[in-house]
Amino acid sequence: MAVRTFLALDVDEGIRSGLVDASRRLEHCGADFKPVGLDNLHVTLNFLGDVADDLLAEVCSRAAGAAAEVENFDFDVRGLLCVPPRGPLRMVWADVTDPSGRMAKLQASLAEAMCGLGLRGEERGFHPHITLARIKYAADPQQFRQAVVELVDEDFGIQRAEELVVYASRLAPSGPVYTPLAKAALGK
Ligand code: 2AM
Repeated sequence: MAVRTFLALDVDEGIRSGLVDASRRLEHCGADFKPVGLDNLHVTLNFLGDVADDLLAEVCSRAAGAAAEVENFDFDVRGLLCVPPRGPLRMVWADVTDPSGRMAKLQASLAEAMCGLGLRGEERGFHPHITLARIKYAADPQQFRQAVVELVDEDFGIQRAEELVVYASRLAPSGPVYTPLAKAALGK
């Protein structure tokens, strides 16, 4: 058996509620979308895809090893953006900035550790974000993009990253269900 797995940073509820409010403000603005639920908002660092059961313990152990090498850090959640920036709309992200550079360092070292296990680390260029909504149909993409631009400076808060979470993702008819398999503290 295999488990769909990803590595992520959690975000406090105060920030997540602000994000849910922001996605509500985009309703009736030219696009029909599926908002990500409050409990499912996170920053994905590495999406591993299907991981065989017998590899999971090693994934958790390597994730903990990489997390221990990076000290706690703060990241900012500020502004919404449409993805992709041009062409058919697919998603709305909250932008995440990593002033210390430690998030990028953690992501790269996790990618290396997971590639060493024969798993995918991160194939796309890493742009930290929180996915807020997935667009189903945009009747008026310009109007929707404009509504998102109006939230480009919205400040959702500063998050302290203290632990890395290994999540299992189960795709259910009502939407994905994410379950923490392990948590690893950052820093020694
Ligand atoms: P996203 O936030 O960038 O959309 C769990 O499904 C998480 O893994 C999601 O938050 C999603 O990140 C990421 N994910 C899902 N499928 C993916 C894929 N095929 N490639 C990369 N990341 C994926």
